[in-house]
Amino acid sequence: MEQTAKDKKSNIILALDFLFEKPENREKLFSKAERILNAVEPYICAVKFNRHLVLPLGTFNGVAKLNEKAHAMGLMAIMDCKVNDIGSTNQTIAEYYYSAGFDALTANPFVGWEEGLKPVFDVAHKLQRGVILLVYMSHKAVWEGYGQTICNAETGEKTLQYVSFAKKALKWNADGVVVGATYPEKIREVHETLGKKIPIYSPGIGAQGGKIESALKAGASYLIVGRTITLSENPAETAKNIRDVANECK
Ligand code: BMP
Repeated sequence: MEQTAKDKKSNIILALDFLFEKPENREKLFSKAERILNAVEPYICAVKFNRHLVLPLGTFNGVAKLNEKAHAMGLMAIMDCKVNDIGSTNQTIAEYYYSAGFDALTANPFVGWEEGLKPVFDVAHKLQRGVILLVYMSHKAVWEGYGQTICNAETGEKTLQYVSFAKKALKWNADGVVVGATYPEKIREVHETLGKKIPIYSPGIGAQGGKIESALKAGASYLIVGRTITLSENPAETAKNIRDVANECK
């Protein structure tokens, strides 16, 4: 990612998300995704897929084709599947996504290590792919889960859930963490724990109210932007503006 961002002179990741389309409009949806990827490609370093496209287009059909296109453009491809199940299920999910060509996937540390995310990290590192852990999400209710104060049952020591997840990211050798751009103070705190060892991927710019400058100044390495670009009248111009503002903040 670091090299790609340097080569492309951009730390913007396009979230290729669209609003619901009737299943009979799947071809139209594929064409729209392809058109936006082509237009925005000069201004981004990676493309992030979510179930917005995997569900209607299929992992090994439309999404694999878009994935191939992204790679041919020199972009990285991330599957935002937020793996969140028992280990054997997680492993199979990861194997499918990596087989479809994804360079990295997202996973939820709430499920823990043994028979949780360990099998995902094992597969990822065997295939030399990445795992990006959710540490603090971007939405309003995030405090209910990621923001809880947790108590170690043995020592009685209290800590914040997301601080514990940031420490787990280090322990598990994660390739990145997600912290919402809507909470720059959390980005700063997580960045203090991770230092330069693990980059912070920050979604929530624009549509969710997060700001480019505050996220980057707090320590985010990559900005994930979806609807502000994909629903824009002129996606290329919007992506270019975001890229330029981000580059000025460096
Ligand atoms: P948008 O810029 O349209 O808000 O899209 C953000 C993207 O990042 C969406 O795909 C969303 O599911 C994802 N995301 C997020 O917004 N916040 C998080 O904490 C984690 C995410 O993966």
